Amino acid sequence: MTRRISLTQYLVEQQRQHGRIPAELRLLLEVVARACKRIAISVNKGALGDVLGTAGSENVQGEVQKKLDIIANEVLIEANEWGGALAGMASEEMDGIHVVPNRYPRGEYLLLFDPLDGSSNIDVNVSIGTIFSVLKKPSDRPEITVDDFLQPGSAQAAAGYCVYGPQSTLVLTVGDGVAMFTLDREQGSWVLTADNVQIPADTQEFAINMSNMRHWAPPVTRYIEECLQGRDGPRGKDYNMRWIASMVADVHRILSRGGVFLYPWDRREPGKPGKLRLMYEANPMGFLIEQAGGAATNGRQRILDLQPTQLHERVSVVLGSRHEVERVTRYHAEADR
Ligand code: P6P
Repeated sequence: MTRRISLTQYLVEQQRQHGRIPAELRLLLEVVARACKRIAISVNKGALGDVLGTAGSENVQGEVQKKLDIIANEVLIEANEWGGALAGMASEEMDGIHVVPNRYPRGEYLLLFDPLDGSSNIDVNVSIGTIFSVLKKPSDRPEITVDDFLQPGSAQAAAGYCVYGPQSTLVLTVGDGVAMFTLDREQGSWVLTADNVQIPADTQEFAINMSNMRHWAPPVTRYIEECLQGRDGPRGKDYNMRWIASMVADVHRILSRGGVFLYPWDRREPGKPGKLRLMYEANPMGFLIEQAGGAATNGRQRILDLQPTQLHERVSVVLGSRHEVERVTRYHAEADR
């Protein structure tokens, strides 16, 4: 039974016992958690809060923005500008980086986020979430540029997400395992409900959008077809399928009970390596998954080793139970030979 302590106490103890969280990072994580609490309140209002539907604008990805996309983005920007821990921010909803204005002190960290992932699910009351990644400013130059953000996922100081579902749950790593905090609405505080989260190396559950099957590359088709053949096929066991179309919800299920998640390259847009974004989706999720004993690759390379070249670049993603990810990655290597 995990002892019920607050996020603040957890972070203070991590700082005191393991020295893993400098005071500035602890403050940053508490501010992000508070912003997620505010987003949870807006999300939970639904139709009562005039937060559903589209905002009548598009983001840098050319995607129609939902009202909650913009609300969540503004909450994260406003909450994090004044704290003094950050030099700048980057968001799926903004084309360029957001440098902390001169009227506030600047700190050593960079914050990247997808303020509300799974937007297509907002209006139909299916779980959505906020994903965030924390990097250190790579140089002591006072001015930051977009290049300062282009660091491999292995350089992350912290990563996490908040899933807005039946419970609002904040999931966090600072490189010393994965902890989960459930929002206690009466107290208005994040309470530790799972620590040292571990993903089983094997699973019987895969998550992929099956409607794209005819567009997949052969290694992905081979892997999924073997799963579908079940106990009579080469895997010798039956598989179940889940696809929520909110990465945060699919990843949370995998952290909670195992599984493998695939959003691979496909022929619909062959020039794109995948649909998901490296900097503020694949990297933070990859960090969490590895910290919980799982694996995360783009089918060929470890996600956290990839050297980014653009802030909003996309990547193919295979993550979750280690033995399954290793098998998918092996099938890609065999196909490449
Ligand atoms: P599809 C949500 O839009 C998202 O970026 C991820 O959260 C999710 O895993 C994926 O796209 C769903 O994509 O093509 O199945 O709608």
